[in-house]
Amino acid sequence: AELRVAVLGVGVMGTFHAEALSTRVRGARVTVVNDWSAERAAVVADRVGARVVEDPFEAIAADDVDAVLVASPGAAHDAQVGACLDRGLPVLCEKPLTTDVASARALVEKERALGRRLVQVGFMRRFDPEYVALKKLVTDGDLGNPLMVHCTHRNPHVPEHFNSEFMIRDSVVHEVDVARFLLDEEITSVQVIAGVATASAPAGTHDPMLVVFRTASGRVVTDEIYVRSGVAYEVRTEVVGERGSATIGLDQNLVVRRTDGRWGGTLTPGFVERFGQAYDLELQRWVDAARRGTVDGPGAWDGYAAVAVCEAGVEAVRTGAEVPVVLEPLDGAPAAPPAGVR
Ligand code: ISE
Repeated sequence: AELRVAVLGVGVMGTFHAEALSTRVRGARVTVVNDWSAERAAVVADRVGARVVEDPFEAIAADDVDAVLVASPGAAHDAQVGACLDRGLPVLCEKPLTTDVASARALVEKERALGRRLVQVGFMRRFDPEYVALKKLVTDGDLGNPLMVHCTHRNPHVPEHFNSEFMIRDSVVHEVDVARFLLDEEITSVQVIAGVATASAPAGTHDPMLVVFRTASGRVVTDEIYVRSGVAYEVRTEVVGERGSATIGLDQNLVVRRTDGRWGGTLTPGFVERFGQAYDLELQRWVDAARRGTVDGPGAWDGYAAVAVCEAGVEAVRTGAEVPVVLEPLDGAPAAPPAGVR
């Protein structure tokens, strides 16, 4: 049967996902839409042929809901994902899983007690064909032992409230997951180096920053996060191995135009344009598994690890020190249970 989905939160991502579910993704339809703004919910519900339910927990409990897509603000995730687990519903939760380590950890344990994977976290880069190809080069050994990873993450502009802490939790969180995904190991420390800030950054906001991670085996990962570049949405990642290196994100547009005495392509303006295909692949994969009553993408543990690293990152911004990340292993289980799309 078709998977009947409730979408909680219809900002940019929720709206995009709701539309994908009712058009490009097979095997699912949106039956319920919820948002703190009932009007905004009504606009999207109308477009996808769903009904509005004004209380998110009522939406999760509704008879015509088999699975839930959580795209509400981060602070609402903890309770909403928890309620999905209580009802045994598969859930796709946009990052961050929660906004503090203790609650993320509690969700990992709650899911584990159910004995079934139900939580997928919206780390869409794992579904991007370029990242998938890079991961394959690493796993197949084509680059030799991977020694370093260099990431660049630029947004053309962001709202005023994006301070250094927000940049870590909302933007750098993607590189945290990318590093864990590519290297298949946990991050054990974070350091942040802040230099000269762009004149368009509010006072006290370090934009750009250089974030340096160390992994369990001692590898180093760097991430330049710059969210007010004024140029375009640019995401690049290079893996440097013992036998060679590989970079993704260089050519964002395969069409190289020659007009008006110039040559070149177009840069993607935002994340929906750059990762549109990844979002759809992520959603299809989630729908396929949810119809079998489970999930098989990046899970609660990945969400917990990312929250823990970002929390250390926020402290690293404040102190300038290299801050350790400590993940508490689950009883009788390896530190990282079968996670994510490998
Ligand atoms: C946003 O929330 C995202 O997830 C984007 O991928 C990222 O580039 C942006 O910096 C975040 O704010």
